[in-house]
Amino acid sequence: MENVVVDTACPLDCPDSCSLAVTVSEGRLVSIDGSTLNAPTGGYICAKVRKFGDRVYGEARLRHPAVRSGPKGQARFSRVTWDEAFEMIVGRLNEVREKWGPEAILPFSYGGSNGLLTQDTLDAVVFRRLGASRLGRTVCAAPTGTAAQAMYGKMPCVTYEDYPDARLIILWGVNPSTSGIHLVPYVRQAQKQGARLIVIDPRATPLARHADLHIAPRPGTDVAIALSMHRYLFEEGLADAGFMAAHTRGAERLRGRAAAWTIERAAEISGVPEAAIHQLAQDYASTSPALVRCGWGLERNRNGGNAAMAILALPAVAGKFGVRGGGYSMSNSSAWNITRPWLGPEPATRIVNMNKLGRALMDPSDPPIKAMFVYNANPVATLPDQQRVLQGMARDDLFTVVFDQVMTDTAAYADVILPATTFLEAYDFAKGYGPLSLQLVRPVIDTVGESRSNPEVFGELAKRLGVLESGETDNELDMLLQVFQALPGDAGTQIGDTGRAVPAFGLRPVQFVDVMPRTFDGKVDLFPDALEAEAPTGLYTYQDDPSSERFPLALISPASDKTISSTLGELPRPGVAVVMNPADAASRGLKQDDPIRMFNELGEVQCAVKIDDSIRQGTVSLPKGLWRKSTWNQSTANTLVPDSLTDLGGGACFNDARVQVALLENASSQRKDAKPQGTSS
Ligand SMILES: Nc1nc2c(c(=O)[nH]1)N[C@H]1C(S)=C(S)[C@@H](COP(=O)(O)OP(=O)(O)OC[C@H]3O[C@@H](n4cnc5c(=O)[nH]c(N)nc54)[C@H](O)[C@@H]3O)O[C@H]1N2
Ligand SMILES: Nc1nc2c(c(=O)[nH]1)N[C@H]1C(S)=C(S)[C@@H](COP(=O)(O)OP(=O)(O)OC[C@H]3O[C@@H](n4cnc5c(=O)[nH]c(N)nc54)[C@H](O)[C@@H]3O)O[C@H]1N2
Ligand SMILES: [Mo]
Repeated sequence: MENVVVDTACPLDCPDSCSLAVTVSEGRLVSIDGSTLNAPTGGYICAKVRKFGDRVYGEARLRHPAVRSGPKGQARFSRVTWDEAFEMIVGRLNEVREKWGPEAILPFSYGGSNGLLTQDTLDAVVFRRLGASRLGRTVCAAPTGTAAQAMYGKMPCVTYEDYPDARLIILWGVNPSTSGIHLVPYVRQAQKQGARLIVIDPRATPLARHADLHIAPRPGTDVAIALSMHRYLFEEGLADAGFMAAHTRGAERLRGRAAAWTIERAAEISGVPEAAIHQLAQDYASTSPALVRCGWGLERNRNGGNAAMAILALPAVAGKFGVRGGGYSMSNSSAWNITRPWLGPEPATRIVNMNKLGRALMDPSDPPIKAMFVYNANPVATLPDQQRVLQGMARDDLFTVVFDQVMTDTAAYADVILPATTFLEAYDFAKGYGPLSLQLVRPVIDTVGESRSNPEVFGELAKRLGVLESGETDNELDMLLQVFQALPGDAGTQIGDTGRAVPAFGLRPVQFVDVMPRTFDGKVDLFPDALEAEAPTGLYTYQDDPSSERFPLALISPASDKTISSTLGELPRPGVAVVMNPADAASRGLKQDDPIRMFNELGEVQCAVKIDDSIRQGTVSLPKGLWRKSTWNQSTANTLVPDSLTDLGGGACFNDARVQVALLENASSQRKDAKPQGTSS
C-alpha cells in the first residue's frame, strides 16, 4: 500500500493548465496537488481540482454503458454491455443516415477535457466521414476570437510571467481570482513593484478591491468606454502615429468611428463617472509598459465583438507594443499553430450554431435533427435558452447519445449513455491559454468501472460504421502518436523527453519583438472589412441597452470557484443565491436571504437573494455552470438568457439577459430540500 507521486497535467477548460503531482496508491487516487514543473503553477492548484476525486469516485460517476428505461429527463437507465451499446448506436445512426440523410446527425461537443487528444481526433474523423451536420462551436470566445483573428491573426499574447514588468495593468472583464488563479500573484507582484492596477467590471471582484481604480460599467457598454479612450488618444495628440504608419491598417477609419465618442457620452452610456474614464484614458496614454488583459466577461453581450475590437486596438493606437510587459493579453490558445493532418478536407455540410441548439431541435428544418451525439459538453446546463434546449432534448423522435463522466443534466435526456474516463485515467495533451504551456496528460490511476477514453470509443465507432480506409488509425495509441508527430517544430520530441514543450518563440514572447501579427502582411488590421459587413450596425458601433420597464435588471453569470463551466456541478452546492445591490433590493422590499423569483419572458429561476454592494446597481448575478438541482425550480441563469447572438462571431449573450426580481410568495412549499443560506458562489 505504498503511495507513489506521479507527474501529469490538468487539461480542464481554464487558462492556467497546471502541472500536477498526483499521489496514488495501488491504482487509486489519494490526492492531487500542483507541481512546480510548469512555472506559473508554482506548486499549488485550485480547490476544485484538489477535490476532483469526489467526481472520479463519486455517486454521479457513470460506470458502465446504459440505455434509457424511463421517460426522457428522468435519468432512468438499464445497464448494457459496450457491445450492445455500440450496436444500438450504429444501428440508429445508419437508420437516420438512410432515411433522413447524414446531416440529420448532429455531433455536439465543447470544453470537456480541453485537450488535443480528446477533441478533434477520431471523433471528428467519424462525423466528417459520415457527412454529419457541423457544429458552430461558438459558446465561448467567439467574439474575442473573431476580433483577435481579424486584427492580429491571433498573435501570441503577453504571458503571466511578464505581468510584473508592466507599470499599468488593466483587467477588463476578467476575474482571475476565480477564473485563472495563477495570474493573481503576478498582478500582486507588479503592484508591489509600483504598477497601477485598473479593473473594469460591474462587480467589485477581489482584485477590483485592491485596484487603484475600479470602473463598474453597465454590462455591454465597454465598447463606449474603449472608443472614448481612442478619441482621447487621437484628439490629445497621444496616439502613436509612427507605430500606426509602420504596423497598422485602417487607423483613420477607426479614428472616424471613435470621433463621436466623447468621454461625456461614454460616461452617460456606461453609467461610470466621467472623471473615472478620464483617469483611465490619461493613465493608459501616459504609462509604459501598459498591459491590457481582455477577458471574456465583456464579450458575452450584443456589443461583445466590437468591445473586444476596440480594446484590442488600444495598444496599437497608443503604441504600447515592443516592450516586455506591454501590449495585450487574452487567449493564447492559438499560439502553437497546431495542425490536424488526420482530419483531411472538411465537408461543406450545414453548420448549426450551438448557441441556438434549442431552436435547431425544435424548429422544422431540412433535414430535421434526428440524432445527436453529445460528448465533452453539458448543453442543458451551459447553453442559452435552457427551456427550449430541454424541450428539444425531450423530443421522443430524437435519438440522443451522451458520452460523459457523470450523470449530467444532459445525460438525463439520453437514449444511450457511454461512460468516459477522466483526465486521470487516459492520455491527453494540456495546452494552456494563459501561460504558454503544452504538457502531456497521463493515465495515473486505474479506470473507474468500464469507462473508456474518447479515442477508444470513436475509434471503435469508426470501425463499426465502416468509415475508415484500410490502414487508417482506429485506436488511442496510434492517435496519440499522430498527435505527437503533428506538433509544431520539435515539440513532440520535447514532450517525449520531458513531458512538456516550449514554443519556438519561447515562453515569454514580447509582442512586436518575438512575435508579430499573423495577418497576410504582418500588420494589425484595425478595420477589417469582412467584420464591418458582419456587425449588424458596423464596426466600432454601439447597440442600445435592451432593458425595459418590465425587465429592468441586467443579469450576468460569471465563472464561480465551485465549478469549471458545469464540470463538478454534480457535487453538493448549498446556498446558491442571486447577488443584488442594496438599492435594487430596497426598492423591491427584499431582505437578506429572502426567497425570490427572477424572471423574464423566457422563464423563471427560484432561489435566495444575497444583498451585497459588490455589484453595481441595476445588475444582478447568478453563477455560470449551475446544475438544475442547484435552484428550487430546476432552472438556472441560462433559462433567462436569450439565444440572440453577439455582433461578431455568432457568440452567446450570457451577460445580456434582462430580468425582474420579486419576492417568492409561499416559498416554503417550493423549496423542497434546499434551504437558502447567506452565502453565494
Ligand atoms: N473557477 C473557474 N475557472 C474558470 C471557469 C469556470 O467556470 N470556473 N471557466 C473557464 C472558462 S471556459 C473561461 S472562458 C474563462 C472565463 O474567465 P473570465 O474572463 O474571468 O470570465 P467570466 O467569469 O465569465 O467574467 C469575468 C468578469 O466579467 C464581468 N463582466 C460581466 N459582464 C461584463 C461586461 O459587460 N463588461 C465588463 N467589463 N465586465 C463584465 C463579470 O462580473 C466577471 O467578474 O474562465 C475559465 N476558468
Ligand atoms: N450562464 C452562463 N453559461 C455559460 C457561460 C457563462 O458565462 N454564463 N460560459 C460558457 C463558457 S465560457 C463555456 S466554455 C461553456 C462550456 O460548456 P461545456 O463545454 O458544456 O462545459 P462543461 O459544462 O464543463 O461540460 C463539459 C463536459 O465534458 C465532460 N468531459 C470531460 N472530459 C471528457 C472526456 O474526456 N470525454 C468525454 N466524453 N466527456 C468529457 C465533463 O464531464 C462535462 O460534463 O459554458 C458556457 N456557459
Ligand atoms: Mo469558456
